[in-house]
Amino acid sequence: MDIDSVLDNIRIEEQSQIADHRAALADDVRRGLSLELKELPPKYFYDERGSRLFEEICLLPEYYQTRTERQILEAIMPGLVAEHAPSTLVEFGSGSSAKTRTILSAMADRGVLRRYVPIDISREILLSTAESLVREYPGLRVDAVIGDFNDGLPRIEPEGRSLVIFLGSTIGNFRRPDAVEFLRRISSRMERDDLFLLGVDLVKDPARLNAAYDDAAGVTAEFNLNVLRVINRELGGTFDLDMFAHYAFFNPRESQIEMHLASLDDQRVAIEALGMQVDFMRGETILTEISRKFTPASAAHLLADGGFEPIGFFTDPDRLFALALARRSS
Ligand code: SAH
Ligand code: AVI
Repeated sequence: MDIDSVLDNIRIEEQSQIADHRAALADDVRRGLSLELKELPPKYFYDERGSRLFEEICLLPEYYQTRTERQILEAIMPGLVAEHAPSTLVEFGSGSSAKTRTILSAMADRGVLRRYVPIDISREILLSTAESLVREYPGLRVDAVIGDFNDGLPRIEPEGRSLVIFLGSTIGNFRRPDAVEFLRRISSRMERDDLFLLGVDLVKDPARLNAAYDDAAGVTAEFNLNVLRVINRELGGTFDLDMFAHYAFFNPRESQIEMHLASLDDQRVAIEALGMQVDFMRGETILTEISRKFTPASAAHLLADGGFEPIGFFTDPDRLFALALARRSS
């Protein structure tokens, strides 16, 4: 396929807030590192390097999520597409759209695939993926949206029935009230016969969860530390990455993995662009991510609070991961 035909089939929209990505980072870092219990939003992991590290995480033996979700998608998509025939696929946090290809292929095989709307904050991965997909699926139109899914949703003109997906259990990276608000914004935009497919990681043996977030090869540690590299580069931070350690564990009372960066000594870090100095006591941590784990009941409850009526729940034989299917409640 020549480059003109590729470009004819891709439309890119950039949300206005993204143009000022650095200002948003500055606000979030100032706020998060001024708190008594320091924290940073997980969206800043995903610069080009962070997105590549996440792709590596997906291939780790300990990180069962990606391969298990793919296995479930392979089992359910042909039947789901045959029954509902969606022609537009909308995906939040699409990343490299690796597992999405299972869905796109099921739609293409059935002859119903028209349009794919990936939404992601990571420009580089979104653009390169859009180009590859247009080449892989002749006739597919890709309307890619570079944006933060917390800053309001793009106006998506429906073209036939839509299937909206949020895979990988990225919903688990939201605190519950934020997850409910996010789901409500999605459900309120959907038609009654559109479908929503939500990936959720399930509660399981804590040892297995701990290993998935503290792999032997240290890739998750690099991913976690990447947020400090981003602050150093974008805001003139003086974080010494050797002075912080990756620390991740399952908190059963909150049913969530908590991922932190722990200061290895008393230290002071400057952030030049903010005119700010941040003091750390040895052992003090920055909470960089939560990753909530669900039961079938807690997933159904979350969907209901988010304005959805659950209509299907699919899991693997070991009940490691699940996909919940829902439609907007009437
Ligand atoms: N869906 C893929 C990728 C999950 S990683 C999978 O299941 O493997 C999370 C993705 O969400 C990344 O691609 C990241 O860039 C994107 N992301 C994280 N926070 C975001 C935000 N606030 N707004 C938009 N995209 C975000
Ligand atoms: C993107 N998100 C669902 C991943 C998770 O498992 O919470 C991010 C991640 N963090 C550490 N490893 C993977």
